[in-house]
Amino acid sequence: MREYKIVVLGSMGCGKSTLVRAIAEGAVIDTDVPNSDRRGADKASTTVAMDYADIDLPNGDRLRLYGTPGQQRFDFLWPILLQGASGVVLLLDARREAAVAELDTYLDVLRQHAVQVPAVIGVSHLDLAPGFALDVCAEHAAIGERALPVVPVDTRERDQGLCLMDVLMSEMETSELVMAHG
Ligand SMILES: Nc1nc2c(ncn2[C@@H]2O[C@H](COP(=O)(O)OP(=O)(O)O)[C@@H](O)[C@H]2O)c(=O)[nH]1
Ligand SMILES: [Mg+2]
Repeated sequence: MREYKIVVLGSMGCGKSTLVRAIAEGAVIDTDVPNSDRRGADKASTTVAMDYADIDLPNGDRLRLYGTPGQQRFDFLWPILLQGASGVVLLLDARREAAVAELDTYLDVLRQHAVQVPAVIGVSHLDLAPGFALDVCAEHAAIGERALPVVPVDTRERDQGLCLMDVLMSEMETSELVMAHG
């Protein structure tokens, strides 16, 4: 049996907690409290520590899923959470005007703290921002020579969340092969 630590990054309100919950189907520990920072995103509750879920895969392997707090004042936690990560999901909120700038910021964090770690970019809230430029996003989505997949995802839909995880798992398999065979 193998365990994979998966870290979910993204701004407040992009759908991290929803994604973790949808994938875990209730088997999830979260720490949402009333949101005291309505400037960042107008939502009633927010995650103060992190979301966490264990998911057993049919082959006996296990995913440990960590949703990070999105508020900037918790950014000191990102490198700590990224330690030992097998994979990263970077969630972007299509409604946010600065989504591509945020993508660049998160990619810098990954370049510094997780340069080899397989990653996918999920774009949420596309139903509310259908004009979002996925192609521009895809142009930015690279770490060195490595292009990262960009996947539209409504995190409320379990099937879409699982599909995003499938893309990440195949990135992880590819990277294992590359490590093993150069
Ligand atoms: N319309 C729409 N709402 C979404 C989507 N993804 C998440 N949400 C909603 O966005 C809100 C914020 O999600 P949450 O998981 O708390 O964000 P977090 O701060 O990243 O943990 C919730 O009400 C979700 O139901 C999406 O793709 N479309
Ligand atoms: Mg949350």
